[in-house]
Amino acid sequence: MIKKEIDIFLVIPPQVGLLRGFATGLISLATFINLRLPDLNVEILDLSAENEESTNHIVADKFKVADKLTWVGITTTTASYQSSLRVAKAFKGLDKDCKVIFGGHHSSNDYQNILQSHADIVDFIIIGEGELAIVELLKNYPNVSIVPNLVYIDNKIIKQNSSARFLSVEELDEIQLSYKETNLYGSPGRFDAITYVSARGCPLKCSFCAVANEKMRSKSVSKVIEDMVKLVDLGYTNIAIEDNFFAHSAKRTKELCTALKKLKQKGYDFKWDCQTRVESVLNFDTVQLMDEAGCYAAYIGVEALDAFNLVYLGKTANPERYLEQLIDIAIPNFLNTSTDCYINIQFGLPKQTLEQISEMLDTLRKIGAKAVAKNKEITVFPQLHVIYPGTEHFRQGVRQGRFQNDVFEHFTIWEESQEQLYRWLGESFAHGTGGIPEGIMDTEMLAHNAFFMIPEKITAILNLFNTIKSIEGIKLFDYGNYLT
Ligand code: B12
Ligand code: SF4
Repeated sequence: MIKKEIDIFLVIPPQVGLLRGFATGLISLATFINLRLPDLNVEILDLSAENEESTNHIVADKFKVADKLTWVGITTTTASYQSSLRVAKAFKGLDKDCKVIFGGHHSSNDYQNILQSHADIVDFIIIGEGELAIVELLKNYPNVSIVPNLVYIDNKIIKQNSSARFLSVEELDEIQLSYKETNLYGSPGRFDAITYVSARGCPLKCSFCAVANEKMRSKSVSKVIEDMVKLVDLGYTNIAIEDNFFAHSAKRTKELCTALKKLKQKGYDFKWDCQTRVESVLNFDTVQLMDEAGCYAAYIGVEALDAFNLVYLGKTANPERYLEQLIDIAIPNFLNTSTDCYINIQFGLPKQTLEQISEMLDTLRKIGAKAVAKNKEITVFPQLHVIYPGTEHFRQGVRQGRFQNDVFEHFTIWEESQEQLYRWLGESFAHGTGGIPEGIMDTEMLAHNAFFMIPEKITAILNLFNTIKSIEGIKLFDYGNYLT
């Protein structure tokens, strides 16, 4: 048998208008396949900077190299879903027998609709952590019923296999920063920093979040340090640690930060940022150690500054206490170190009242006053409230008839045709593209898979931004600079 040059492509689709960066999950999948099935040739295809036309050319060129294709794995977010479908179509157009696998955040949560609507171009969906499942699929095909995390159509029926176990620490430690000689890293990543993930999962249950309620799994501290050394040696000295919940464990945080601090003392020059929660930064020693370990900025996922919306977003059952902890402990802890503190806040919440907005502004004034007293600023990182598939908010909305179960099949197409609106939103705040900004949409139409964003609602948010900018000690993050 002639050995094929390429057995499986792992593809990041074009992502015009989205936040720049490479999907490092593909590096992890490629490494894992390579270690378990060394006879297979895996190629990562980075189409993130391409458009539809260049994508079709590249796919056709690659097809020649691959001779007859067998496998194409495509990563999906809700934002890039339509783009992923176009890539699938391009491959299937060249060889209808190639097998297309979708994985990643969007397909993991909307697999029924995808298979129902696109079975002609999508053969399999792997839900959640993909490494074990993809290896089993490649190893066992066509006996797919034993492949964990797999969803597929069998005899016109959508079948979902049992779940895979999560990767162990040892397995997570096997994953390298890049794959072979590809030179692909999580770069340039969020806000010009390289992306690095040291832990997966998040045990919290925020109602708007697609990654909620999943056991945390972390790389070993020694592996993280080894990776940091490599990154610095490669010249990447600004590192965005993109764990869902950094500092989730006080013990690991202490061990990791102590090791990072030692690395800095040895002369390694690097800085990092992270995303964490109020609950984890209530101990000053922890915050101080993070600072000494090179943490120049921490983004706290606060999401709302009024009691009602803190509960609506699933952040806490005791919002009064939560706000007290934020204002009186977490914020002062950062103000007493050199780590910059960013607070993530969602705007455009459905049915947000004037009272709730004034509660938010009061809280910001209290926080601003504390910052001014220390001659510092706290930055508000504004995000547009959106609904993603797989979230508690999505399930609630479908139950209540606020939107239909297949809304993303329609919304993602509509959104792509609204480039100007899309840009306008992105210029002002982190717009969770692909997600439905329910609070600024015509809700009657939304319930019928028709879409209209109400300009006055967006203007109201932009006016609110001006009020926030006028609060002493508070700065508003300028997100628009970072879109491609
Ligand atoms: C780093 C990061 C980025 C990076 C890299 C993006 C990427 N696609 O990886 C950058 C900065 C580019 C980015 C951009 C954006 N991001 Co972002 N990002 C993250 C973050 C914090 C970590 C991702 C990560 O590396 N995880 C670790 C790896 C190992 O896991 P993974 O990527 O999920 O991959 C595993 C599985 O999903 C699966 N898998 C993934 N792909 C495939 C493909 C196949 C074939 C198979 C079999 C399996 C498989 O196997 C992988 C290994 O286990 C996540 C939150 C999170 N924790 O996941 C948000 C997240 C992915 N981002 C999100 C959003 C909204 C965006 C933007 C739309 C922002 C914007 N307005 O522009 C853009 C979209 C970019 C795009 N390509 O679509 C949302 C997506 C929600 C959704 N339903 O789509 C998330 C989940 C954050 C959130 N909680 O809302 N992001
Ligand atoms: S929003 Fe953040 S803290 Fe909440 S469940 Fe998602 S990852 Fe965890």
